[in-house]
Amino acid sequence: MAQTPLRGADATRVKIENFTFTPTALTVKVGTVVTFENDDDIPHIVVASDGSFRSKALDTGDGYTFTFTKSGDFPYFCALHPHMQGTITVIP
Ligand SMILES: [Cu+2]
Repeated sequence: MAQTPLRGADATRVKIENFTFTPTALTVKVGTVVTFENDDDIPHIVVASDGSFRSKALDTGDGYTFTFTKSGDFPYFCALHPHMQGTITVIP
């Protein structure tokens, strides 16, 4: 599996493992690139509650990258398993 390059403090990742987003709550600065990476052996789909982002079905080892350009709280969940929830808090 290829490593997703991280760009210093402006990039970070959320792991999907055991039907859990880790970290569940993440605070980043505006402009941060967040990669959601599926380490489970079944697909997941990352969807923002406000519709601002949505991944394709992520198979094992797949990643979805989104750049957060607005501040605020961005709750999200898995479209296939709605009990899987997390929040990205974006600060200026
Ligand atoms: Cu899921």
